[in-house]
Amino acid sequence: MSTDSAKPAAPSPAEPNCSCAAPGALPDWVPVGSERDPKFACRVMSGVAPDAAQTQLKQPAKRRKLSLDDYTRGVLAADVGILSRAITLVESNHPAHQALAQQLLTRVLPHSGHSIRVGITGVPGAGKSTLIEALGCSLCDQGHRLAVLAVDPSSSVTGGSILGDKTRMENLVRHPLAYIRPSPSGGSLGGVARKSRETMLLCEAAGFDVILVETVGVGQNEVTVRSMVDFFLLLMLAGAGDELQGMKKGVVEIADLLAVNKADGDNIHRANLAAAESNRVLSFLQPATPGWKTRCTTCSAHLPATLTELWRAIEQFVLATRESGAFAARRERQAVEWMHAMIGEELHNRFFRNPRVQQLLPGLEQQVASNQMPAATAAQQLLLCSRTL
Ligand SMILES: Nc1nc2c(ncn2[C@@H]2O[C@H](COP(=O)(O)OP(=O)(O)OP(=O)(O)O)[C@@H](O)[C@H]2O)c(=O)[nH]1
Ligand SMILES: [Mg+2]
Repeated sequence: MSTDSAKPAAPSPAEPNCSCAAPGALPDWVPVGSERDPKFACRVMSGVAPDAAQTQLKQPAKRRKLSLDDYTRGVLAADVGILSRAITLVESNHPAHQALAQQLLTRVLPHSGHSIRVGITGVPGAGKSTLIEALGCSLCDQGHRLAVLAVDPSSSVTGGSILGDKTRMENLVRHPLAYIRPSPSGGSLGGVARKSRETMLLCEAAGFDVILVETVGVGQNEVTVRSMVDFFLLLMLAGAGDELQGMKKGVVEIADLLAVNKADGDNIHRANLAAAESNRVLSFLQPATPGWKTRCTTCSAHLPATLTELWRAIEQFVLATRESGAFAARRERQAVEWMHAMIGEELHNRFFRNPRVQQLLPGLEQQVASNQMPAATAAQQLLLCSRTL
């Protein structure tokens, strides 16, 4: 017996393979004998085959392409929809987008810079996002316009932290004066840093007067975030050995304020002890900003008074450094350093994309590894053949 003959016949397209009632009939769950009962008013409707016009309607409408003028006007008018598209433009790696993005940045640059840029770092789980949510809501309630950015060079790989942060900032995300932008996926740290800096400028041009930048993930991004903000806050945890971790990584030296976080409930006493210990260590260190004494305090996202204190310290810092000139000097230095960093990265990329370099590199690497050629000679040869020298 052929197995095919045991199969049920395939339904024809005109004849659906189900026991549905015919159009106009009552549904089959209506009890027998109740056909005339007025409470069963529904009737089986005949299905409607989708036609081409309907299918077209369901397609999402294609967004209108924006001109440079549209972008500029929209960003300066604080149109959040256009701001988001402008940020997507600066995040794009497409050469045409990058050219347009640079034109846009040139136009909005004179309108940027009027904000306090605060970087927030700390080990994973230190409470950065929760603090940003609580502090951010309070700042927005006071009338500040707040942009929250994240810098995470690993986000293109993991993707997880972004999702976590968005759910942890659920009140802030709904606040009309707040704007939250997850980390761009830039591949390299340099790529992420460029995009975050340019995003920051766009947000400032759109009138955001406080920018909070959260460092996400692990690695060297504390230094990168420090190089793009005015004030750098290090969140620590009491009793986690975290104070020492921070010291080892040298993050303490680049911070303007340390705060032992989650200083609430049973943890208050331990947090105070940890803060006192950190203050003792800090007294031996050079401050990150000339004329400003870095100290350690305690805070908790659950205790609004501690967040008010935290913000007051930041305002005092801005006032003092504006007066001394350290604020403007740092921003000038950061802009120039940024230019140098971009030159370095571009040269690096051009060098390694050079076909002659790609051809010679493996062989020279081998010769250097086996001590047949000094590293400096190999480097010189490669640089000469790439005409970078
Ligand atoms: N008791 C207490 N718990 C807190 C406080 N702030 C945050 N937490 C808790 O700590 C955990 C981590 O908080 P997050 O805000 O996600 O920490 P994070 O530093 O942003 O973490 P990553 O983004 O993963 O690096 C969460 O479960 C929070 O509820 C606080 O002030 N007090
Ligand atoms: Mg976080």
